[in-house]
Amino acid sequence: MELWFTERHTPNVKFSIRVDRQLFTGQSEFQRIDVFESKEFGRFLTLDGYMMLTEKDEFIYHEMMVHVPMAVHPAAKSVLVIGAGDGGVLRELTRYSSVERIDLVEIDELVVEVCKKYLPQTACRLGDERVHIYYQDGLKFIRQRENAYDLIIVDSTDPFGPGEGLFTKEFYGNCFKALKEDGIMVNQHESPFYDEDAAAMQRAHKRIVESFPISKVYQAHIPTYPSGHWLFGFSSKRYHPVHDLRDAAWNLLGIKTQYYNTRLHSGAFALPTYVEEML
Ligand code: AG3
Repeated sequence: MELWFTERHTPNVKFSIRVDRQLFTGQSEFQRIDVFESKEFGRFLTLDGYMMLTEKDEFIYHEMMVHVPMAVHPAAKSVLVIGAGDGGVLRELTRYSSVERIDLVEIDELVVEVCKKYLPQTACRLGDERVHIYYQDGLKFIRQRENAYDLIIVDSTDPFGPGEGLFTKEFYGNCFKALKEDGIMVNQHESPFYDEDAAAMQRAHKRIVESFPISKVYQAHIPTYPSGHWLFGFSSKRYHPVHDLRDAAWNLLGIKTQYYNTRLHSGAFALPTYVEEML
């Protein structure tokens, strides 16, 4: 008998991966959590049936969420990460010795527990001494923070279910307030490709534009997300993501990456015409 995981990308399109075995299934207070093992993508995590990460392609997403802002900000010491209980963002962030403190706000403690057990590739740095984990709703946590962070990384799920609040005007406004005067916010910005996803992406982007003086979008190719064409938002109070790229300084750090490099950095902000027209 063959076992397949399937995510519905639109009412007319499905994406499937053949699965060798299911390692975990469980229901938390917030969502259903599953971990599978597959030949093609290694282990992978899904929440409510939506693909969050696979061992084979997670490096693309996590490197692009972390190294893009870190190569622009001259001295990011205090970082807030929202969502991201799998630890992938933390793994990349902890490569920087200049980062002094990372607050991770994850709504679902079970996600962290499951990832520690079944996804060591991403969860490996959850125990770093600079990391402080808060099991709280990011939407509420951010209301109580002011002028506190150099960088905020929003590694959310899609704009429905537990992650919905992380795409609201209120949330972006509070992120602005929680950032220092030269702070940067990066968020996973969904896909521009299928109509329904694109419409949600556009709505969220508009709210970001209204909240930050500088708001740009960049892209990467992520094979296991809907359409494979994925966007990220770069929003900032002072720094421009391309003009203020500190490429020489970043390259001197000697951080080993598989996807990100400073040539790709500038290229990632050059968007296809149809996407430019949406923003
Ligand atoms: N964050 C979720 C990206 C959205 C995926 N959407 C989908 N499959 N429909 C991923 C968390 C990785 N740290």
